[in-house]
Amino acid sequence: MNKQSFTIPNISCGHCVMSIKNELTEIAGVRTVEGDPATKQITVEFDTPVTSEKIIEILQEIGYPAET
Ligand SMILES: [Cu+2]
Repeated sequence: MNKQSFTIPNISCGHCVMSIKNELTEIAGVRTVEGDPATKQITVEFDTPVTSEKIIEILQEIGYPAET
């Protein structure tokens, strides 16, 4: 199990966090997605075949690019 946090400047409210949760949990291998609009951070627990590169790619696609 991998666990990684991402900072996402485009998060402005709880709905943003919900959208991200919905998108990421559709990916096979993603276990949990926690997010906090106050800190603009999401924390993802994932297993293979998911990689952090894949998560970053999806975040980009859905309009919530992670800060690097
Ligand atoms: Cu929002």
